[in-house]
Amino acid sequence: MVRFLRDRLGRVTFKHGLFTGALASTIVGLVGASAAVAAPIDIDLINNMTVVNGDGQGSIFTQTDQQPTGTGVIKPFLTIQRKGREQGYNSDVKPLELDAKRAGDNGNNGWTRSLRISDLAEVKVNGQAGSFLKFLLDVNEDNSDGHLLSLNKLQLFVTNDANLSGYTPTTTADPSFTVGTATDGFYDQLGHEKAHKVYDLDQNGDRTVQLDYSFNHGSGSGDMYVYIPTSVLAGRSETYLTMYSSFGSPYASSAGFEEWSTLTGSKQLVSAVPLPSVAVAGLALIGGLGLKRRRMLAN
Ligand SMILES: [Ca+2]
Ligand SMILES: [Ca+2]
Ligand SMILES: [Ca+2]
Ligand SMILES: [Ca+2]
Repeated sequence: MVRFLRDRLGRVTFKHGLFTGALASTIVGLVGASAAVAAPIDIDLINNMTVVNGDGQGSIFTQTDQQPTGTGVIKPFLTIQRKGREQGYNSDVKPLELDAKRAGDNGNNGWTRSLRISDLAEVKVNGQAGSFLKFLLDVNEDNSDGHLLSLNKLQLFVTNDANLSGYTPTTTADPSFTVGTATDGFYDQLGHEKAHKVYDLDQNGDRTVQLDYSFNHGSGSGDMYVYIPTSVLAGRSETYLTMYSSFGSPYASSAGFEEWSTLTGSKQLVSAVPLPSVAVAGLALIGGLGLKRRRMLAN
C-alpha cells in the first residue's frame, strides 16, 4: 500500500508499504527502471507524536514535552551548528572537527565531549521489551519559515579513543551526507577502524527524521527523544560512545545550536509511553494528521 499525503507545506509525500497493483506500476514508472532503489523513508515527527521502529531496528522516536533543557539544566555531549547542512560527532579532539562546537575539557566541561559508556543509563519503556539508551535532541531554528529541520544521518560508534578524529566521508554532497553506509566511520592510515559502528539510522535503507522546532519554541526546550535498544552495545568492551549526526536535507539548518544530551546514571524505569494510535511497526508509518500537537509523555 502506498499512501499519498500532503504535508503542512503542501509537499506531497508517500508512505511506504507493499507496492501493489496499478500504484506500483505508477511508482516504478516515476522512479525509472531502478525500482530496487527505495525512496527515503520519513520518520515524521512533524505529523506524528511518536514513531516506533521507524528504523526497522526497534528504536523509538518521539516528540518531547516542553521542558527546560538549556545548557546547564541538561548537559549536552554534542553541539552542532552550521547554516544549511551541518554534521558533527562528539570527541575530546582539539580542535573539534566538522561542525561540532563548544569543545569540552577532557570530557568534563563544554558541550562537545567524549562520553563514557559506563555512565549511560539503561531505560525501560512501558510496553516495549528490553532496555534503551535515551538521547534528547534540542534543535534551535528560526521560528518563522525556517522552523522545520531534517535529521539525515544518526550513527553510534564505540571506541577506546577519547580523542577520536577523522570521520569519513565528510562531503556535504548527496548521497554521502544524507545516507549512512557501512563504511562511514573513523579509520587510521592503514584503513583499520578506530571506532566500531554499532548503530546506523540508515541500516535498513535511507531514513530521514523530520522535525519542527516550533512545537517547542525557544532556545533550550527539547524537541525529540530517541530511544535506541541497549542491545546495540552487546558484546562490546570499548570505553566511549561517539555519536555522529547530520542535518539539513530537505529542511535546512539555521539559527542556533543543535544539541544532543543523554540520560546518565543507574538503570531507571521510565514511564514514557508511546502513543498507541501512532505507534506503528516496521515501514508501515502512519501519518497521524491532526495528532501532531498531542503530548502525553510523562518524562
Ligand atoms: Ca530549518
Ligand atoms: Ca538518512
Ligand atoms: Ca528546541
Ligand atoms: Ca540550528
